[in-house]
Amino acid sequence: MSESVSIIGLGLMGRALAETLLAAGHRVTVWNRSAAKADDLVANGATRAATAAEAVEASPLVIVCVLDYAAVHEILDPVPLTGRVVLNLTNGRPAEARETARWVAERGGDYVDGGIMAVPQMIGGPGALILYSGSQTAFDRYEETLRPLARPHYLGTDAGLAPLYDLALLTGMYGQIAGTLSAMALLRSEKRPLADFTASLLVPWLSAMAGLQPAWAAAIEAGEHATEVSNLEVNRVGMANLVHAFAEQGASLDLLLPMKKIIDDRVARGHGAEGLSGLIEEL
Ligand code: FVH
Repeated sequence: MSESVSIIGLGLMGRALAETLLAAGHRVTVWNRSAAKADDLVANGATRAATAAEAVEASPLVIVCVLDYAAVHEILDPVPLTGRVVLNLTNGRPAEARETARWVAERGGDYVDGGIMAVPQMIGGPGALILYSGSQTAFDRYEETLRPLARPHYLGTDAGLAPLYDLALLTGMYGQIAGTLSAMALLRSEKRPLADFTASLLVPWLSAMAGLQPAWAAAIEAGEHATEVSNLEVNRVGMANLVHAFAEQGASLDLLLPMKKIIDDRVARGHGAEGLSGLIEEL
């Protein structure tokens, strides 16, 4: 069913959202602070709103995807929101989402927060995921409209949940990037080729290790950190070896040094027999 959707914010992500909803057959109205960013979309069938207020007026579903929540407030502050569903796909914090949900409700609107787990090129493709939280009525009403953008995953009525899970997933990603870059620095210290190492060794290794993580989650939820694989004492020695090797090779392990300190601290507190999941108690 063709729906009217307004999109406020036509940066890299906002444009990808608008293009995908247009391609899915929806009637899309767009507004961006720098108006020229709407030109291609208008040429492809979108309607240009002259102001943010005009964009909000044009559709019952208003998607906002701008730099930060300060920009969201700046844009929507002077605009009536009565009867509108505001879907905010701007990256932010749980507290900001909860405050914005209250602010939209006071102004007569319904609020859904979203966390986009994709880069713009992935929008509309099979790997894209969008986390949603906030008004269940609004999410249920527009779930199918939004489905062409990405696989939807609704987390609950607390608007803060989408950013909470978004930040948790990004945290996992940054940890993986830190390990990958450090591994590459070590190989580069001997001018070893990186592309083949990454494709044939590192990615399969990381995938195999990722398979252990659900068991860690269960151990953490049970508060039970006994292990039958490398315990913290073994990892303490392994980490010291890593630090020594990086120094000898002239590479930096700075991205991972905080982990060494936490392992050392945990062992010093008498928990050397635990598995790595025990580090959660230090966090
Ligand atoms: N790009 C990505 O890979 C990530 C994927 C995960 C989600 N993020 C978040 O999406 C939000 C927008 O990101 P973006 O990639 O579209 O960012 P830009 O291309 O830099 O566009 C920024 C837009 O925000 C507008 N804007 C900024 N400040 C204001 C303001 N004070 N008033 C009105 N609009 C403002 C900006 O307008 P203009 O500079 O073109 O006039 C752009 O439309 C973001 O939260 C990511 O974390 C993307």
